[in-house]
Amino acid sequence: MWNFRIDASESRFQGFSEKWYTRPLKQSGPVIPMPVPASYNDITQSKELRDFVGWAWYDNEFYVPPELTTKRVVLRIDSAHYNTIVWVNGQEVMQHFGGHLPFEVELTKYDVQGPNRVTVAINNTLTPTTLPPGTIEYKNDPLKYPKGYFVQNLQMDFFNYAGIHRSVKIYTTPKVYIDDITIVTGIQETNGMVSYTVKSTPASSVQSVHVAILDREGRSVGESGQSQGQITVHNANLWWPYSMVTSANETAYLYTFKVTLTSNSGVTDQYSLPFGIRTVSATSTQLLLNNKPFYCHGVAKHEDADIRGKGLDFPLIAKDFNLLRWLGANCIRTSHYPYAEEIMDQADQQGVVVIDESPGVGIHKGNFGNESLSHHLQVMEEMIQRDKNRPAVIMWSMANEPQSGLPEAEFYFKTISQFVKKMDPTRLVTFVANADYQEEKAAQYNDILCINRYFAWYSDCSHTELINLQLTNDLQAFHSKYSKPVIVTEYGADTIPGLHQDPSFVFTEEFQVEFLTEYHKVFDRLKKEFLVGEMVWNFADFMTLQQITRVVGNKKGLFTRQRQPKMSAHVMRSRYHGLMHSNATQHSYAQGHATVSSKFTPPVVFPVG
Ligand code: BDP
Repeated sequence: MWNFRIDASESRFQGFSEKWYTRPLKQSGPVIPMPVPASYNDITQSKELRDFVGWAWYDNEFYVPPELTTKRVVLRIDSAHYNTIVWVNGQEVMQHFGGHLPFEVELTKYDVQGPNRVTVAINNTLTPTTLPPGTIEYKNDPLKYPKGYFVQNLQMDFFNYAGIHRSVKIYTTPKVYIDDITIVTGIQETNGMVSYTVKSTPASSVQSVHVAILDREGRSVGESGQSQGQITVHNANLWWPYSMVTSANETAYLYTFKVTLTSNSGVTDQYSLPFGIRTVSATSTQLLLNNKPFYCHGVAKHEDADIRGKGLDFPLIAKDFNLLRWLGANCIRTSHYPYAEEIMDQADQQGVVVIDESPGVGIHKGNFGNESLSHHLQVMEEMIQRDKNRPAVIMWSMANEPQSGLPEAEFYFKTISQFVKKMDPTRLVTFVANADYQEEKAAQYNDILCINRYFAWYSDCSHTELINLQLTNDLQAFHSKYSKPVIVTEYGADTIPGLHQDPSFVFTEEFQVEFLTEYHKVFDRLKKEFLVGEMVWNFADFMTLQQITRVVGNKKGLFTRQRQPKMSAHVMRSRYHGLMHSNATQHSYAQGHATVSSKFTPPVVFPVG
């Protein structure tokens, strides 16, 4: 629990003018206990706090024992929404722009031995140059609004949760330390080729670096005394998604890359990084993992739950992965921002493929300028730096549903796509599009065409009989224009659990099932041609801003927000397990020793029609 207070002053600047960071927050005004990690919005009964826009202030104490002062002491915030300033003992130590990604500062030079106070101010305001972008609109009609009245307009369809969303950590390293590791893997016949670079700081104080690759049993399968090089792992176990193998033993094989650094003064630092050996590539009609076709059948998600909002929550992470496995989903998209590292760890370990998305959601006219672009590049860099060694991540998504039909989108996405490819030439890059194929200007820079479609929902609402014709024509047109594989990254219909009607009616469980099933008919045909994936919108219901098209949030989930299945979840389960079964019988993926169990049968659910 931290101490917490919002700055509800008209200027939102009282905290700065009164320098709240110079003494404990409770001395400059009333505070309430606030859990970290959590969004602050749903913790109290206050509407003002739930919908607050502006600076929110936190403080807490920490103690650094004297014996640690021979080390580097680092303060790390795994994520805070959105713009953050951090003070230690009243002194500003760091600022960070943007949520969803970690930032840290070395505290050693601030003399933190003994008790300390950390103060964090966070501002959730979205502007035309933040990611996601938004606008603050002042309502100036004195007959309708009080003086200074403003609203935060969003360009995204999820609640703008704010707070210290992930863990805050104090950790130590020796003064000479392993700063960064980059691993890139390739496959040559049965061997894994592991190229690596270890960065140590300060480099001039390093006596030696030793690296070893350990298998799952902890046996060394390759070693080197160089900080950069390539190690061959003979008869490598490749990292496979769980849907491509038939035995748990072959799923998501992770090696450990163990680095031992010795400084000139004989002090060692050690870091063990889990990694997988796998490759990703694409042809004009296929997505290939380890040179085998991969069909992505998954879901787009949100970090979202009752009470904690977007706060890190281990039971929720475990539950969601159990549900993904129950569904038979082999792929998730981190719509619409990078998810917690603890979620990414599960994806690596459980063999669930990830499309890793930046917070570039809802980039519209007015958001393509240079300031936005350079911030977007910075965010991509931070995201890739964080997730670059994760085998589950196969593709970077630069954005969701930008106005990519605008001429200015072309330069914008060309620049980001080139930047991403330079940083990471081993993965695919895309943005998730919803423009019409004739208007689309920027998809030429995508390796895979990721397309969101809502035929019979946002257009021709209720007319499921049109899905077949419209979706087929649209996807075929996209593929013919770009000669690239296609993933339908969103399709879905809002569904109120417990609402039934036959014949189907929009918002009923029957309608959601019928709607999804019509899409599946098209998918089953086009996956023989160029379709390489289907992802339902959404895994679970999630909170949005209040508006007349949302009944306490977006209800397109297969599961409720409390993770209970709607009728559609059973249908998807049957489909996904069926897809897994047909893939497994087509290929014997894992090297040499994969066997397909003849006993496998997809789960039986009630008939759909
Ligand atoms: C898509 C957006 C997604 C929305 C969804 C919807 O990518 O964020 O939640 O529509 O309207 O356009 O349900």
